Amino acid sequence: MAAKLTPDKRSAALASLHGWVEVDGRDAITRVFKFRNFSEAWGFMSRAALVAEGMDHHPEWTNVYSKVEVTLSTHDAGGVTELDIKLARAMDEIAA
Ligand code: HBI
Repeated sequence: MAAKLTPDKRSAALASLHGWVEVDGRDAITRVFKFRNFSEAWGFMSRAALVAEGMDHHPEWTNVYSKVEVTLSTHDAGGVTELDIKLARAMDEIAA
């Protein structure tokens, strides 16, 4: 099982991602993705879902029309692990 990142390692990992920030009061990271329309938002979620399923690591996310809000944390570890950073990076690449 992946271990939680130390605060320093979590901050360093965040610096390598695009637009992700720590969640206040919770060991988790979050980013808002804005797309041109619902269809593009849904396409992003479809592609990201396949990556998550392949990793057996799943996001907490909401979608309202062209906006997707994603929060990542590793439930089994009780905080942010390398798995969350890896999934966040994959999402950044899909949305680029
Ligand atoms: N997704 N974010 C997240 N955190 C987990 O701990 C997790 C998961 N997806 C599947 C999963 N764990 C499995 O390994 C079982 O623990 C459910």
